Amino acid sequence: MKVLMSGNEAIARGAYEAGVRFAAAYPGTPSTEIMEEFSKYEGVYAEWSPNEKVAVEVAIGAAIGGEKALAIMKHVGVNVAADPIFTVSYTGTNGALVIVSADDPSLHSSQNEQDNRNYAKFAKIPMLEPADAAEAKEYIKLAFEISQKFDTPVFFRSTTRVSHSKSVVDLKEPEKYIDKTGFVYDAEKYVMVPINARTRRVEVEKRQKALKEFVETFPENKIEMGNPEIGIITAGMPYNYAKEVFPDYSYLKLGMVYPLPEKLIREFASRVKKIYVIEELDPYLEEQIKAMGISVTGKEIFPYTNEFDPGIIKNAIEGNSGQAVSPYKEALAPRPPNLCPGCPHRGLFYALKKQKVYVHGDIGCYTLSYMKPLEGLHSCICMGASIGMAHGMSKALKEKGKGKVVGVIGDSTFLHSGITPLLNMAYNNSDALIIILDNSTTAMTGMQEHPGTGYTLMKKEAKKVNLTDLVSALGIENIKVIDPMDLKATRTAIKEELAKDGPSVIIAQMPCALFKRSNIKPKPAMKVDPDKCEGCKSCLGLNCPPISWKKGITKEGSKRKGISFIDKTLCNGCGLCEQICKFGAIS
Ligand SMILES: Cc1ncc(C[n+]2csc(CCOP(=O)(O)OP(=O)(O)O)c2C)c(N)n1
Repeated sequence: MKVLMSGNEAIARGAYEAGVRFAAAYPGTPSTEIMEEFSKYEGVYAEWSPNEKVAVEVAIGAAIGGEKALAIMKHVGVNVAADPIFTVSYTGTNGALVIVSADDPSLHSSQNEQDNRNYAKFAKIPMLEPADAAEAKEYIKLAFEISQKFDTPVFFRSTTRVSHSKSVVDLKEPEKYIDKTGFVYDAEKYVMVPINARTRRVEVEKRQKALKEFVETFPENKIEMGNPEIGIITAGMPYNYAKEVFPDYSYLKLGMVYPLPEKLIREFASRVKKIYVIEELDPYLEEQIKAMGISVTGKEIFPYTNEFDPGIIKNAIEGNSGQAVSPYKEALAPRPPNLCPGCPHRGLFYALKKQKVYVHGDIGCYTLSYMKPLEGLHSCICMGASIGMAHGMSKALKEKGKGKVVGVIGDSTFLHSGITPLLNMAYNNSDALIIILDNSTTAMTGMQEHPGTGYTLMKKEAKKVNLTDLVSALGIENIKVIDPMDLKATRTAIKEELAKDGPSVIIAQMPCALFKRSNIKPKPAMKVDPDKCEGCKSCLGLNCPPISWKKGITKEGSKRKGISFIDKTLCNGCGLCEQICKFGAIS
């Protein structure tokens, strides 16, 4: 049966068809839907792990126990998981292990734009890269075959455009699951102390050699001969863009981007006059092909940054401009990111701003508070970084930083990578204040469960970590739990904790306004009484989407130049604005 599927749905389907029944992941755009789809198939075990390193370790354990295991993450997740990944390359995988890295050229929703093809080369792990959903489904099966055949982990790289665009996919009968689980003792293979690791290191090179032979005839590395004047070497989504604008050129389309098929590349080079290497982000293929002594044109004309599109490729090759600019782009209306109406993070940041503190932020919905007028946080590097950075700055500023340095982190992010740095704060007697924004979900990536929600991905009730007990067990003595929608209490708690010596933690607890399980029912929308509003604009300082300003509505005996207005179709009645209106004009 043929169906239309996104790349992510196809990856999940392909794994299921390949007989894979085990997957672990941590959510992150553009990868999240792979796990959400996979978990719906019958007979699978699928879990959200607390972070990507744990997900990979869980998958390694399952693979060594004989399973075909899948670990799924966004590109930056591979950084978190890099430690086990580099060494499972030595041990091999017994069952099978495929690691999906969903890269995000153009940083649609990421903190950086790294090109994870480099990880394949760095960790000596083969990597497949599909160009659309149909290939994604087939390549994930091939990835498992390669993993089994060569006893190696295999990387599967997607990009946002492959993950989130749809194409026609041919559904096949899923392979019957055969239980091959069990454990065979083999310390020399699985205990990576130096003496064993040295031996395995040699095995990795033997495997590399075998893989280099294998890729030469790997059918997904395809030469498509057209006009021999121009040859294009490419992989993944850029193949589609190039084909769209230059259908008649000759192509070498690589399905496996590590290791590269040197003989095939040489053969292609001998059959065409001029070669362009078309790849998004790094000159990854280009450098390796140039190192073979083959002359190609690449980043001299193509951009290093952002996704490509057909226009960028056309302009670059036809030399239309120094800067390759796409004629296909429509200018979309800018939509600045903002916290939702009723978001519990808004109250916290409003209260925090009044304290004039230095706020180290983290990654989640709350990062959106950095914009004016809230200007809620002043740095953001990667998941979990807020706590270590706040501690580091507080130590560096010494007396100047007293009562001034704060770190803010979401509940999912805290459980992902905030626990160890908080332990460090207790251990090294920090003076910073950490605020955990506990909205009972992983909101930014679409409401995934985590160890603090009380539910698993498979919708089973689970042990729910008690954040107060956890923080206390890490050695923090000053702990306060607050409701961030109560502005007065929130301000008082922040002031009190900033004044204390030693580390403090405030846990701001209120479910996300969009949270499905929340028992907090939306209240009626707030209203501005035009007779009472003095036009002071305090409520606009909340940057709440329903609140806007109506110019020119004056009042006798008042200097007001306009009034605030609340759009009742957007307001969820949270009441924050009511708390800050000095004139009682909002109710
Ligand atoms: C290493 C890494 N993994 C995953 C992500 C994707 N991601 C961004 S924020 C976030 C979690 C947000 O949840 P939480 O901390 O609870 O904050 P909320 O959005 O609920 O306010 C995730 C998973 C990422 N940016 N980096």
